[in-house]
Amino acid sequence: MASEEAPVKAVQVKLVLLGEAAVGKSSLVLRFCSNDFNENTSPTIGAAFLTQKCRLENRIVKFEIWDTAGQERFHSLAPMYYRNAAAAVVVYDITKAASLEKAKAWVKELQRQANPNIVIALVGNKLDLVSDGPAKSVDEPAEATTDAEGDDSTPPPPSTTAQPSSSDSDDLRQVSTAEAETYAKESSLLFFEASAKTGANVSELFTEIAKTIPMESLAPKPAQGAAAAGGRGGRQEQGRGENVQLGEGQQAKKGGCC
Ligand SMILES: Nc1nc2c(ncn2[C@@H]2O[C@H](COP(=O)(O)OP(=O)(O)OP(=O)(O)O)[C@@H](O)[C@H]2O)c(=O)[nH]1
Ligand SMILES: [Mg+2]
Repeated sequence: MASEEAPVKAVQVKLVLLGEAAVGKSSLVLRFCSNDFNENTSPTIGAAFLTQKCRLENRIVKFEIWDTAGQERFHSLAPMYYRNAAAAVVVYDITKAASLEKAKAWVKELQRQANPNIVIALVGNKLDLVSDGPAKSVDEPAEATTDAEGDDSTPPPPSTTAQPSSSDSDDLRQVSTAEAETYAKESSLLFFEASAKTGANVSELFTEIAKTIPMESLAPKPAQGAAAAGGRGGRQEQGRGENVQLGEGQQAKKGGCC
């Protein structure tokens, strides 16, 4: 019927990744946008911009992703990237306890200074380095991914069913699932443990964010460039040129949805 065939407009969603250096922010984005992984990444300088679409049952979400640099010297640039963001992915490394503390500091900053309706997901990355298995999303059970169409660009999803958190069973793990999950619940965050290396929970993460964002507050817009995605401060920051790595075209061509 005509109503069913009405073109679905992509809703643009500005998303920012934050977290300590080397926790795997860029790797998560690479996995999500290109279904790829690189053991030898370079630290991000300033920020990188990429896009990826996520197709849900009733809408298409086009993520405009600002992958920020975790090095402390770039901290002051962050507000430019999280300003007006509808979603934030705050990443820590489950094998590095200090990185969770840094993640908590980012969450605090976002809750103080970012868009009050921002959807924040806490992500413990490098799940492949521990042997106690993938954890689950706090907010949504396994069916979280069933709404996504065209989800064949990512590796087979791991079990997303709730499992006991035998978090101390592996010596590399420094942050237990229970600790991070409790914090996430208390702070009203989505929560995932994931691996950019294996792809575990990466597609699930972005799908869940896409489903959680209150779309009523986001009007569909014509395609805009990276400067627009950067919000009020984006254009100014992009003037610095060398601090921004733009990879939109290349990534967008890969096409696969979450
Ligand atoms: N084993 C494992 N290694 C990972 C994973 N994700 C990232 N890495 C590795 O961790 C290192 C840092 O990854 P990046 O993605 O560059 O980290 P980043 O958070 O973007 O770092 P900055 O850009 O400096 O903030 C690289 O050597 C990656 O290969 C993962 O899921 N598992
Ligand atoms: Mg990076």
